[in-house]
Amino acid sequence: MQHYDAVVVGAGFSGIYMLHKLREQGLSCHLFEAGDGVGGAWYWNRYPGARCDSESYFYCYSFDDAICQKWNWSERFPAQPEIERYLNFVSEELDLKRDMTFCARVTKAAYDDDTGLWTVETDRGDAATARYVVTAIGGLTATAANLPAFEGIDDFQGQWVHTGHWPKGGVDFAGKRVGVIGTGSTGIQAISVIAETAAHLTVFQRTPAYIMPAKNHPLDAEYIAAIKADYPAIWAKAKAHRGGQPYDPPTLGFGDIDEAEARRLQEQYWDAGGLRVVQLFKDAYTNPDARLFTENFFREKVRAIVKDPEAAAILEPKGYPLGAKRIALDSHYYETFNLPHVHVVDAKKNRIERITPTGIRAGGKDYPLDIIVFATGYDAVTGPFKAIDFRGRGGQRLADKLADGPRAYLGLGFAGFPNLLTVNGPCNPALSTNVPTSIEHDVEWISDCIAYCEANGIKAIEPTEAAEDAWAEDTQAKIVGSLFEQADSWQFGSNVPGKPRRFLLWLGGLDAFRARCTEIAEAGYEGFDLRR
Ligand code: N01
Repeated sequence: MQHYDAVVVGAGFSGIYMLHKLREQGLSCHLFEAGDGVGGAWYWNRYPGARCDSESYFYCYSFDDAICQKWNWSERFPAQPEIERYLNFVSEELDLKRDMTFCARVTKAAYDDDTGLWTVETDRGDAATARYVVTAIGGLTATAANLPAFEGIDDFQGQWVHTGHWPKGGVDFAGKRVGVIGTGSTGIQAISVIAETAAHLTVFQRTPAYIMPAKNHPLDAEYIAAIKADYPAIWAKAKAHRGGQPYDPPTLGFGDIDEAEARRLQEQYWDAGGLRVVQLFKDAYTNPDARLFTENFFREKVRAIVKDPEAAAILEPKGYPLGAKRIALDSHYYETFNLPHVHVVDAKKNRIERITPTGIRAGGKDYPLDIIVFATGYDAVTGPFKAIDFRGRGGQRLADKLADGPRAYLGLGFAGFPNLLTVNGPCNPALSTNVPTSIEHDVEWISDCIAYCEANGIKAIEPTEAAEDAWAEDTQAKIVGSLFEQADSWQFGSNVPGKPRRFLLWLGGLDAFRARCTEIAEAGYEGFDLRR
């Protein structure tokens, strides 16, 4: 059996950088990846319209200025093919692919108490031992796609597909009657592009999202050059920001300007696209008047764009406060509902009852369909960990530990699982931030931690139960009184029937998280058990 110092699982943003860092520090490493190439979430999510809603110039690695200078983004908000190309470019620049095995899904990783080694197995029969295993499996991944258990799906005579594992060859919608279930960030992106070729499109919307225009556009050479010259300042700002974004926090309070001026700024920011319109006021989420003012602006926009008042009434966001679920960016989403072949069904009022051999039955009505697209999200954060049979000390199963909700110290490791380190694990802030900024932090922290163990003769490191308990409790404490409590969302696990309603992300802010992780490392890995 092959032996390595470290095995990395997954070749997305996290795994690529993790492999590089560990190899750089002289360890023998290997990476296993289920897809036939690098990309992770950006490999599997090749659905039409897939695009990032962070701006390209900071949705990328900062660690290597040569890479920053060499790569040119073509659009303000990068589409999936360009992000996949970027991750291939980085992997090739750093010559990483020679230490990667593709089409090899890790199915099991078990710790041997006697040897202190992990054995990692894949679905195609690879097996390797390693002293360290680092998971870079993401929180919203294909292995944990949420496919609601609608009755009748096996009898559907058409084609169905989940956005999270979209076929590489694409899906041909031309001349087809298509149904899309789900209007989260993914569905919103896919719907306007599917509508371009489908003969008829029915959108089954359960909860209307708050959606802002992306106003995506190509980037010109002058802008790119200015960004490249400014990268040191951009990265410093992103790392100090609670959301990992190189933006200045808003300074304006809702009461600081009159309504006409507030309205003028809202219009200006709406026209500019991106997140700015919800970042107009520093008290946008804490002052109910400020929030209502912004919510009403969104509702008015929907009514102004969507010509059919019945469709507009279904689409306008309501029933929960702005900020309680993820806000989405779109490209002509609302305009799509003005097309004569596109219709929205209120799936809260008219519940999807079943899939029939010829379509979907909702609210007692049959919708004939050739293709059903499930844009129904993920068993987020804990799902990807439960999809792999991780066995720790004494053979304990990680899936059992996670059955009652998310637990992990800092989202970086689990008590009872020595030398298993996790980039962006449960109870980590990453998925509430600009994810690559969080990933870089976690990768660098893990790499330093392993270097510390190697330098100090430490054979095994794992969080103590007490530190893990306290962090898991703090994760839940952080959301008490927050808007998130006022909605059902994947962040709460409430999109998956039977999943405990426990918040999956640590909401203290990336800036505070970075500071805490540094303190912990400087204190000799406080909260961890270190065994020589
Ligand atoms: O998944 P979601 P997503 N019957 O869970 C509906 C990231 N992302 O794939 O809201 C009917 O948000 C569900 O309805 P409801 C981003 O972090 C990033 O869209 O539960 N409908 C909802 O409308 C995002 O937050 C980018 O009432 C059902 C939808 O399906 C995360 O991925 C781009 C249903 C699921 O929405 C997940 O987004 C895209 C049922 N039984 C995504 N079950 C970037 O730009 C579920 N739904 C980086």
